[in-house]
Amino acid sequence: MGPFNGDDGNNGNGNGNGTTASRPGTLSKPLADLMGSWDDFAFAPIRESTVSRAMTRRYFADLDAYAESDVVIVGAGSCGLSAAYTLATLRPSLRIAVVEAGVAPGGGAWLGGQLFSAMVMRKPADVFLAEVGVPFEDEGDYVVVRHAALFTSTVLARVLALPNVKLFNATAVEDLITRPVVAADGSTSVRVAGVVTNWTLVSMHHDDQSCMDPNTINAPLVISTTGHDGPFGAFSVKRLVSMRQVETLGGMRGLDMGAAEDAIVKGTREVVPGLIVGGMELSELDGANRMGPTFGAMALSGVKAAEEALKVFDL
Ligand code: 48N
Repeated sequence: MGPFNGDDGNNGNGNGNGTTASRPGTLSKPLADLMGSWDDFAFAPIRESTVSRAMTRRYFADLDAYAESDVVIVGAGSCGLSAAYTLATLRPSLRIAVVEAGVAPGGGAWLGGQLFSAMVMRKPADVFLAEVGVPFEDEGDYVVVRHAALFTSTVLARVLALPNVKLFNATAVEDLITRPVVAADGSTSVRVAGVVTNWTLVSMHHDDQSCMDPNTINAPLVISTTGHDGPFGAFSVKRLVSMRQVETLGGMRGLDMGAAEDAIVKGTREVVPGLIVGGMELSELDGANRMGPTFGAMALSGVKAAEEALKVFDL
């Protein structure tokens, strides 16, 4: 067989050595020339159990490793992915779990607006696009990524290639782990100390199935970027209200691009000890305007969330 057989496969105890023959963009002749003719084509042999073990061995090793994480990022939309990329790149020593309720990460950033495909970002968000390697057209005060999926897939690919990040998709954060904080004057509050997770399909059926007990991830810092209100959205800020750490939500205001994007980026912060909130989730807490189909604030809110996180770790 040619170079695509990264795993001996034959005895069902694949000893895939983890190296990849990745050669994107080098296709200079039909693959058949590399693999041998299609006429006598056959895949390397495999047993079903080998496939099952290849998946489950890695998944449960990751669950074990990330049960204690340094940072959990809740929500892998444009803000969460930008935060993950920035934090994991600036601080490779941090172990970062990204928990995403959807099977498909990316949130609302697969399209520009109203199903149009181009994505607009106002400068200086082009700095982040250049860092990540997303091509764009320069229009002066703003730039345009020809297809929003190019932004999302590029950032996602960069994040997934980072050795200190693990994406747990199809997994919902359904509560926060907290620890009591007693101030000098005797008043009590909480510090967020991790997240409570469950398969999203389980979380969606608590009402019609017995409530399945959850799993947990301990972490001294959580970055919540779960988007504006919706079935799962604005999760952490709504939970802060229900656990009486925040009086009430400000409620996202009407669309005002000029006001919204500055407010979201500048407002991205640690809202209670151990919990940083960014992206459109923050608009629900602060009562900021929405910005509609422009994504620069999502990217730079993620960058700011990462830098706020570093401040916490550098204390
Ligand atoms: O894309 P979103 O919804 O959120 P952001 O803040 O990353 O980006 C918002 C952006 O797409 C806009 O809304 C644009 C700019 N429009 C603004 C406007 O004016 O309307 O991503 C949030 C992600 C999603 O993928 C959710 O599935 C996920 O968070 N999520 C969760 N994941 C795990 N546990 C949860 N409890 C949870 N809740 C949401």
